[in-house]
Order: sequence, then C-alpha cells, then structure tokens
Amino acid sequence: MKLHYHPISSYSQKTLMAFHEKGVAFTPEIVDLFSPEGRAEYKKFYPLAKIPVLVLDNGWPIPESSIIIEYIDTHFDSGTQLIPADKDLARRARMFDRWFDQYVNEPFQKIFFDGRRPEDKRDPLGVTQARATLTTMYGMLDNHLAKNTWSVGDTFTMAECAAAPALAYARMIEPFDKHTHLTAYFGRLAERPSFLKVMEEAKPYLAKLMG
Ligand SMILES: N[C@@H](CCC(=O)N[C@@H](CS)C(=O)NCC(=O)O)C(=O)O
Repeated sequence: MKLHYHPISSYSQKTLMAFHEKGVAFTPEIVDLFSPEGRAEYKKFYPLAKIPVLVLDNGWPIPESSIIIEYIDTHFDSGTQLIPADKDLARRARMFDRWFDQYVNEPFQKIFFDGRRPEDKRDPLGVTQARATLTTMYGMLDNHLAKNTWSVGDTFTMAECAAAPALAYARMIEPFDKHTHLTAYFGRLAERPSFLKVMEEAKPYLAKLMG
C-alpha cells in the first residue's frame, strides 16, 4: 500500500506515527503541495488536495488521517493497539482524536497559513478566534491530563498520534508552558520512539522551509 503524504504535514505525521507504532510497512509517496505543479498533479488524483491519502494494493483510496489509522489498526494486529477493544474506551479515544484535530491542529493551521498570506488577504478576526479555541483547548486538556497519563487513562491510543504533531506545531505559535500537565504530557509524547522517528524524517524538510 502507498501513503501519499509529506514529512512536515501534521496530519501526515499523525498517520506516520500510527504506522510506526504498529510496525506496519508502506510505500512512501511524497506530495509537494507547496509547489503549484505538485499541487496540480495531486489534484488530478484527489481533487480536495489534502494529505495524507493511503492507497491499498487493490487501488482503493483511503483519505482522512483518522480513517487511515482505523484501517491499519483493524487490519494489522502488530504493535500498539490504537483503538481499544472496549467500546467506551474506543469512543473516548476517537473523541480525543477529534479534539486534537479540530481544536488544536485546525486552529494552528489557520494561524500559521494566515501569517503566510499577503497583508491585505489576512483574516485577523479568524486568527483571534483560532487563538481563543487553542487556549480554551489547552485549559481543558490540562485539567484532563492532571489525572491521566494519556488521553484515555493509561492506554496509548490513536488520540496520541493526533496529539503529538498538533501540539508540537501549536506550541510554536501559542506556547502552553503555563499548563504544567499538558507540558508534561507533551514531554511524554516527545520521548515516544514513533514520534522521534517522525521528527527525524521531517528535520531536513523543516530546515529547508525555515531557510
Ligand atoms: N481532515 C484531514 C485534514 C488533512 C489536511 O488538512 N492536511 C493538510 C496538510 S497537514 C493539507 O493537505 N493541506 C493542503 C490544503 O489544504 O490545501 C485529515 O485528517 O487527513
């Protein structure tokens, strides 16, 4: 199976982390959405032009990072079980996965990409709202993590795959150091071998981007 992704894309990193957690192999297909040619080419394959997309050996495409993780977790027994067998724990893992995507990753992307727009095309109100969402979420996560090692108690799940890249990027534009439990949680994520591997792959691309 082939994974269309980019090493610095946070949603790609989320799925990469899941692949590493499970020890599942894939054929990498790096997509450059920053280049107009790369984007135009990719749009022919996936008109929404979002990464990641997993393509199975039978040609069946699976878009959306959470759905890719669902696929690999239910089709491969190896490594970490990312969606708990218990229905209630599974629902909680999915809920945190949604929270990290919608209220950490999305506001981060809004703020980051707004900063790359020409001055007259920026959206200050949207950025203020995104920052408010981020800080609200930081507070909620901090409370939860005061009593939990991972999102779902002691069980590392798909939620952590969503959390690590999203928090790593979000903290660069909105630090969360004053939230000590969230900071400690991020410290645990930052030591996770699957995340270290993702960061290692991203390093040369990030260096190039920062120029
Ligand atoms: N909901 C999607 C979001 C994917 C997404 O927004 N990916 C970003 C890269 S991190 C992207 O493809 N952005 C390109 C664009 O929006 O044009 C998922 O979970 O996979």
